[in-house]
Amino acid sequence: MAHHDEAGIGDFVLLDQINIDSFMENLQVRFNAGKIYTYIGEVCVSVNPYRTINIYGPDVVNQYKGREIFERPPHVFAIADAAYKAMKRRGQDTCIVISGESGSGKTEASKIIMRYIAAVTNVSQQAEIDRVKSVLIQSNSILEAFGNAKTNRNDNSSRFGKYMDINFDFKHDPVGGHISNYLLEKSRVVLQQPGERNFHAFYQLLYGAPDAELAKLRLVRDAGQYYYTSQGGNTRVDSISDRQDYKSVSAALRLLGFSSEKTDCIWRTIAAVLNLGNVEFDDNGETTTVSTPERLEAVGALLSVTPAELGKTLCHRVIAAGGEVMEKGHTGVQASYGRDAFAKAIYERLFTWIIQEVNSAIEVREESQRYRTKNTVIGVLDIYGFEIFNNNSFEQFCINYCNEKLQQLFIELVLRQEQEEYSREGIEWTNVDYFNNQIICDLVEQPHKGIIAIMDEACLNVGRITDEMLLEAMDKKLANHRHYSSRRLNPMDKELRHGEEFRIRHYAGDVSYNITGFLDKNKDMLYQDFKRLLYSSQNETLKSMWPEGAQHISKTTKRPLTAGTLFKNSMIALINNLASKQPHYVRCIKPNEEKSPVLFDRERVRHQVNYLGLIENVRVRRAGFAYRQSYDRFLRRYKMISQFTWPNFHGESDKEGVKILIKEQNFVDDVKYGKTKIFLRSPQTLFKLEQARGRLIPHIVIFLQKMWRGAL
Ligand code: AOV
Ligand code: MG
Repeated sequence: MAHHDEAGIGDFVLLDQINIDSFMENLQVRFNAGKIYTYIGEVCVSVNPYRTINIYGPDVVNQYKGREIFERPPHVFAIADAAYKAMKRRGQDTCIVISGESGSGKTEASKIIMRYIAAVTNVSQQAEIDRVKSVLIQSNSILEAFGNAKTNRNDNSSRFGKYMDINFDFKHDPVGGHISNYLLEKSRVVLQQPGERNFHAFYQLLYGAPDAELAKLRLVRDAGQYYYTSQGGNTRVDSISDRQDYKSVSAALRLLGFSSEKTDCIWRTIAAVLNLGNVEFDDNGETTTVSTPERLEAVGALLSVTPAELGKTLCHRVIAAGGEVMEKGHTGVQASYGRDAFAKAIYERLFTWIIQEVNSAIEVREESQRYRTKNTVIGVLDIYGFEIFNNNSFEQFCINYCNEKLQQLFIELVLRQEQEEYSREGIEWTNVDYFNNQIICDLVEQPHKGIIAIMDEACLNVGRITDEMLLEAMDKKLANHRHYSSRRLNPMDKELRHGEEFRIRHYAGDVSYNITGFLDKNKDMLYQDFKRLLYSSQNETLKSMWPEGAQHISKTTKRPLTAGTLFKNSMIALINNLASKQPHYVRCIKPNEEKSPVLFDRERVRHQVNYLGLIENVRVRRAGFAYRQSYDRFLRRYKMISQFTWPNFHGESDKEGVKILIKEQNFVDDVKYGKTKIFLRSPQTLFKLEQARGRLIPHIVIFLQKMWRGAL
């Protein structure tokens, strides 16, 4: 038990007093001492160190392997091991949910967890399992290249949600996996805020590919030349080597078995998007034409479609009305809009396709299934964290809603688990007050009344509904909601800078969203013409990403679900999946906004501790009992303290031995005996036991040495 021989206290549950000040004090002392992990029972709180700490090597892995959570200093390894053990011992599916705001360290934690699992499995070094492990780990660099970007909050920000299942065989070795992805922030492909970048892949290609490759892809080595990669200003990031990353991604693609045609198709598509962004239009009031023919030609060549067809598709669309098929010219504005929608769609399809390919590389193969009784699973969830920017749009709305859902799950499961343990062990339970954010989830997702439903209704409306009208409709329906406001409802509200903004009081803070673009992004429409165009591509790989392009224009298609509803449905499925597994939690905290390894911004950290509900978490955990342990483990650890149990207890059960020990030590008033575990009310009891054990250990070592030498 390492609670006192290090900086601060390793488990918040063992603090003398539970309040925000003592919590903060402990967190800061530990952060300053480089102890970035602290427990709340079995929840691991992690503070982003913003520097490389040497605590992930093989020696450290060995210290955690197969140990109980409290036997070693707090570490995210222990959480990974706990999930692994639970799966191993009880054959239970488990999951590790990593949450925290943007830049708090979720993605790093998820990679550390995966590397730990890889390090402790496959002791017999089977080739196939080794393959699976390296594929699982290497897939990260591919996913990050295409799904992460530099934002103003994080140089390597996840712009998609990722849930990865790792499958284990009967020997508890990883035999495969599956990745589910959630809503990619595709607007980034065509639009970046000042200081931000597009997805890493664009810059990796531009700064990493050999000259000949670039020439072939009709590119020059300068991201500043392309509209889609230059809006943020600086195209380079100090902490990132695009050149090196291009190499890693290429190597990872090879390792995962992407053929050269497929890899080629990926980079060609990226190059096509870059060139597409520089296509411009001429609108003379009557007709719109492409004013950059050489670009058009490049995009056509890269997508393997004729420039003429491409040009036509960009400037017109075909409509079917009353059995007749007609062509309708775009205005310049419509054409630019269509071009951007096209770029976003191409990229999103590419991303989805890459994940499918990765999945087929990591899926459980027949041969590893042969002996299986049942595969067990550890799921690792690493999703985009709660975020507030200067300008928040539909994407932030979805991301923050997702974080509400995860917080809701945390509340439910932590409370529920605790409650269940008490009742299982036959021990009384007292309630602890929590801020329950269900009300905010409802605000977003409730049928008919929630924001998504109101948006969908507006999208269904055939007439000319504008974003402003949507906001009006929301104001009307949500006027009395405690977590919703807008200018119209609160004219004096200084926080709302524009009439176009509405605000949600999230569990993690207030966020003002700009309504402009909400309808459009929710509808997520792409002219059919583009789908047919890509289906006609000579590039088979690209063509396969657009199967619906085969459909004839006159076929009326059913209206697809909106982006908001799709996202909501995928969140509900995700939460149900997580809730069906035994969860483990890592709660990440961002120590400052400057990415500094030495700065502990008390204001910012306090805010996070509050909204993550960590104090309540400690209270629930302590509601009565600070510490619990199964009788056999408890006895094994403390048996030397009592003459009745040392060196061995010969009574009927471990429970009886524990009872005798506790009685002898006068702790009877402080404990409760559950069916399989002992519960200790105050941390002091545990300290005293630990101290007694600590005092005895030197004597015991001498005793054992003598015994071995035959002196006794
Ligand atoms: P996030 O996943 O929580 O943000 P990351 O895991 O990308 O945050 O962490 C951001 C940066 O912090 C990393 O790129 C590292 O530089 C640093 N960092 C995080 N954890 C560690 C660690 N354990 N050791 C060393 N450095 C670390 V977002 O995806 O934006 O919500 O959506
Ligand atoms: Mg991330």
